[in-house]
Amino acid sequence: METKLRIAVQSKGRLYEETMELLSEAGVKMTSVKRTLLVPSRNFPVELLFLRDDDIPESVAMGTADIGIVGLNEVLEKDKAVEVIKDLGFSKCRLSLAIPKRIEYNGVEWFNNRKIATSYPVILKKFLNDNNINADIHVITGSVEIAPGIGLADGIFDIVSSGSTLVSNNLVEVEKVLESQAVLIGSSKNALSSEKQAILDELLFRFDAVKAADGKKYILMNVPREKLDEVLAVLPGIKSPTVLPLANADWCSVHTVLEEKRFWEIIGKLRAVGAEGILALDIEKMVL
Ligand code: PRT
Ligand code: ZN
Repeated sequence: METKLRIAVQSKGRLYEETMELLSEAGVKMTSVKRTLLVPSRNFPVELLFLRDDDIPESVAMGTADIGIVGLNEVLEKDKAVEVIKDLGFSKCRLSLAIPKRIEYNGVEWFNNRKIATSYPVILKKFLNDNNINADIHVITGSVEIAPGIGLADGIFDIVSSGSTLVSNNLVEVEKVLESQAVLIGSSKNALSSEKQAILDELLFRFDAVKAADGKKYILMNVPREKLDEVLAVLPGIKSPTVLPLANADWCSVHTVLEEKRFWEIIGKLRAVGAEGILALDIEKMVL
């Protein structure tokens, strides 16, 4: 039977969409859209094991799955025998301490002898120990942010993304403890077989190509020959742009790759020096 690399992924929730998108952009097509527990790819030697995110670190540590895609916060909280192979750059958030906004805060000592509600006791305990704070950790799963309002805790330790959940519960973030994002994990104890390692290497190579293309645009424009040097001077840090002749010998076509965030600034300059017919295309992959 063909060797397959088994990847544990979240079956539904905040990680699901972007995990599937990353795999799809890496050319890994799944056999069925229906989420049964174990789904093989139809064109790449991997199979996806769909789990709750809480169970992903353990499934990788135990060898039920070879690798997994999960939030760094879950990895650190579960504290299993796994290691981060790669940061994936999506589902970014942070784990922070927050307190009611009307209270004066004068540093982390404020938490001494206070009660903190959280779903992340392991990460919180480590932070408190590192800072010599002695607080009472109250573990609750879900709706942690309402705990101070109903008198269940003095403060909370929870995931913050936009911060709007804190605002609507009259809380303010006072300590940022951990920056998190989706990560690819593997076992820190058991090495993969050479066949599985080769599949993983190919997958990592493809993820890099997808990531390199992220936030970049492929730009084509027509430029009067006499303005070519001026146009090339405007284009940032590219080794050698492609310059092609056009049917009209007075003009040429210039192709290059631009960071999306600088797009409008650079397009403005290009137009000012005489570039016309500017086209911007999405780049799916870039192999550097
Ligand atoms: O069912 P399962 O156990 O698999 O999923 P889950 O409910 O445990 O997790 P899920 O799907 O909610 O989140 C999965 C992962 O997404 C988390 O472990 C984080 O790594 C990451 N992530 C990124 C977030 C957020 N952003 C986020 N904003 N997880 C949760 N939130 C919550 C946060 O707790 C807050 O209460 O969303 C709320 C809104 O945040 P604000 O600051 O934008 O208002
Ligand atoms: Zn979960």
